[in-house]
Amino acid sequence: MKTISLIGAPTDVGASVRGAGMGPDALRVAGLNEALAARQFNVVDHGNLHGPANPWQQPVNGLRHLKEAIDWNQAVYDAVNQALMQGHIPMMLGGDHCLAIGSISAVAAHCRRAGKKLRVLWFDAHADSNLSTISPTGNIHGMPVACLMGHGPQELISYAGHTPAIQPADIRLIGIRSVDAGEKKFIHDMGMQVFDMRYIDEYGMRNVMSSALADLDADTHLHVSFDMDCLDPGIAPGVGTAVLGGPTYREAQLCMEMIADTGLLASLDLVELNPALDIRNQTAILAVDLIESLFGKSTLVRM
Ligand code: HAR
Ligand code: MN
Ligand code: MN
Ligand code: MN
Repeated sequence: MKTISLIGAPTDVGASVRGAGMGPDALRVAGLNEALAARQFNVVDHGNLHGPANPWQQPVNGLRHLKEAIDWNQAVYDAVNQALMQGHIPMMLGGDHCLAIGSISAVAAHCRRAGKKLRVLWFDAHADSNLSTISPTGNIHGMPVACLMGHGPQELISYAGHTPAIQPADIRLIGIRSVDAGEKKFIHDMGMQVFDMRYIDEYGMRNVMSSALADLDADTHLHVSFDMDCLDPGIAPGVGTAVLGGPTYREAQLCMEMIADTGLLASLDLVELNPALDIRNQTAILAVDLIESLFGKSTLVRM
């Protein structure tokens, strides 16, 4: 039986809106552990990591809370690394999306050790490809993709002692509809594959996911970094930076089901859930529903 390691990372130091630090417990209250156990997984809840409080300061040199973000990501890196060493599936419960730097750095290092190919699916309304020099806000949760690609403060990008942590060809961005001008240039310069909302509208989610999941093999480690603001705010109001026009409930379910069908999912981030802005925990409940599909629950009647 596969073991899923739940790793809570309760902080919002990378965000502009407070509240994402309550995400891990909102997911537990919504029944995450029980839902996974019902999918026939051994679930080990490691509880919540500890780290610095949110000092709620203005950005310094284009970066807000850099020191705190480094410390939190180090804690996440260590915990995810340990889970992978034990052969578990780490599930990092954010927390804001800056924490994916630590999480994916650990996953990438694991892939290098194991000689595995890495594919990261980054579900988000935002491109998260800012640099301190171009970010309009200085919020580090707008920068993790750039950091993982080696663009960011040294201490924030080299947890595994290896930069860049990942290559542009390793990642697919899905659901994107809010991109800053500087990010657009960075994405093009790096040559990343982006399935933005316009692309999803024109080609449909099934084609998008077929493309995003193309060229995987039995030796591929599939990592999903799921920012809850990827979803349409009509179904997922509990996020700090909502953007109109995201995937519907069924489109999101199809994404999860197609990933489950690959049988390759090996690690996950669930981030940017903001219980302070949620309505009766509905966004957390939706997250659990989607995670069930991601781990193989299906409504398929066809045989
Ligand atoms: N692009 C904007 C910025 O850099 C907004 C980023 C918001 N990011 C997230 N994570 N919520 O995806 O500030
Ligand atoms: Mn074990
Ligand atoms: Mn994000
Ligand atoms: Mn986002």
